[in-house]
Parts: sequence; structure tokens; C-alpha cells
Amino acid sequence: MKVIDSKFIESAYKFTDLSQSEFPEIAFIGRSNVGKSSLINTLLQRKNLAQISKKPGKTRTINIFEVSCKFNVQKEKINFADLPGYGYAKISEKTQHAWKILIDDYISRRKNLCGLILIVDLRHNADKKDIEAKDWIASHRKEMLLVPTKADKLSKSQAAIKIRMLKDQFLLLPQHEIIGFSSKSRIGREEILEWIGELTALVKNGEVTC
Ligand SMILES: Nc1nc2c(ncn2[C@@H]2O[C@H](COP(=O)(O)OP(=O)(O)O)[C@@H](O)[C@H]2O)c(=O)[nH]1
Ligand SMILES: [Mg+2]
Repeated sequence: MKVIDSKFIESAYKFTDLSQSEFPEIAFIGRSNVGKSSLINTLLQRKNLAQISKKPGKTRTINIFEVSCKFNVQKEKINFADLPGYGYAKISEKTQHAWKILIDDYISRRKNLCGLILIVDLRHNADKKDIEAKDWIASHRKEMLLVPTKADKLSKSQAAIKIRMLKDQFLLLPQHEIIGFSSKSRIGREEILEWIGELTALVKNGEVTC
């Protein structure tokens, strides 16, 4: 899959504030500060698109981007959804509760959501919140790709060891792929776009339902 163009569509605090879209949607989920927005910007070859909506106080929103892309010769549109991060220590119980409701509504009710990319820090072991996120995605029967990011901070051999460990920790099912990534070196970019392209094609053919 080749990215041609991308634009910011909207931010929403509540699921019901999101406008409906007919385009297949891929959501990016993970801890605060793990590198979700950087991954989106790298995939879209944009410096600051995913930060545009990140005005102070607006970080608890779902941000939707529309992506024009090319599959072989065919032009298509898909959406990326940048979801608010979990696990930020300084937020109140009330905010955490609002996050859960927003994400749960989004995963269970967003009609065009066809897959989620779960982002973790390659240097760290998976924690309870990451495993919960994976189980949550699985319980909603959504397609998932695990992307351990910040790969530039480890050597190639250390990265390979960590990826094997994460596979075990997440008890990944055979259909769950894992692709190491870095927004600095851009390693993994092509493979992630390929995963998104294949998933979108399966959705179009009716082999995967959103
Ligand atoms: N070295 C390195 N730093 C990264 C990478 N991805 C993100 N960062 C840094 O991590 C911080 C958080 O990134 P951001 O994309 O805003 O995370 P988000 O909160 O999950 O959206 C920023 O300072 C980024 O520059 C990466 O692949 N390598
Ligand atoms: Mg972000």
C-alpha cells in the first residue's frame, strides 16, 4: 500500500460526537507517550499531522485522519484513528473512567473499524494495561497488529530477543502479527503499511467484517 495524501478530519471526546464514515478504519492504541502519533506521522510521511489536534486539554480525544492511498493501481480511502493513551499516572479516576467508556464505545460501536494496531515500547516488558488492551481487542473479535516501537534504542540482536519475549508475554495467537518499528529509522514502516493494505483488501472482498 502506498500513501498518497492525508488530512485531519475531526476530534471527539464522546463516541456520539464522531461523524460516521464509510471508509475502513484502523485505530492506534497504546500507553500515553509510547509513540502512537509518531507512528501515524511516519506512516503518512507527515511531520506533525497527528499532533495538530493535540491542543492542550484536547489529549483525551479520538482523532480521525483520512488517508488517500493506492493498492496496486487502485486508489482508495481509509481512516486512521489516533486513540487517547492509557496508563498515564497523573490522571484522575474520573478521567480514566471516561477513557474506558470512550474506548469501549468506540471499539464496540464503530461500524467501519476493521483493525487495531497496539503499540508498546520495545524496550519494556508488556504490562497489565497492555495485556488488558490485547484481551479487550480480542474479546471484540477485532483484527490486531502488535507494534513494538522505539526500535532505534536497541541493537538489532537485542530487538530480536525483545520481540520474541513480547510474543510470549502477549500469548499471541497465530493470526496476530508483530512488527518492530522506529519513527527515527523508519524500520517496519513498509511492513505495517502492507498489513494495513492486506486487511483493507480482505474487508473489501468481504473476507473480514468490521
Ligand atoms: N527514539 C525514539 N523516540 C520516539 C519514537 N517514537 C516516538 N518517540 C518519542 O516519544 C515521545 C512520545 O511520542 P508520541 O508519538 O507523542 O506518543 P503518543 O503519546 O503515544 O502519541 C516523543 O518525544 C517522541 O519523539 C521512536 O521510534 N524512537
Ligand atoms: Mg499522541
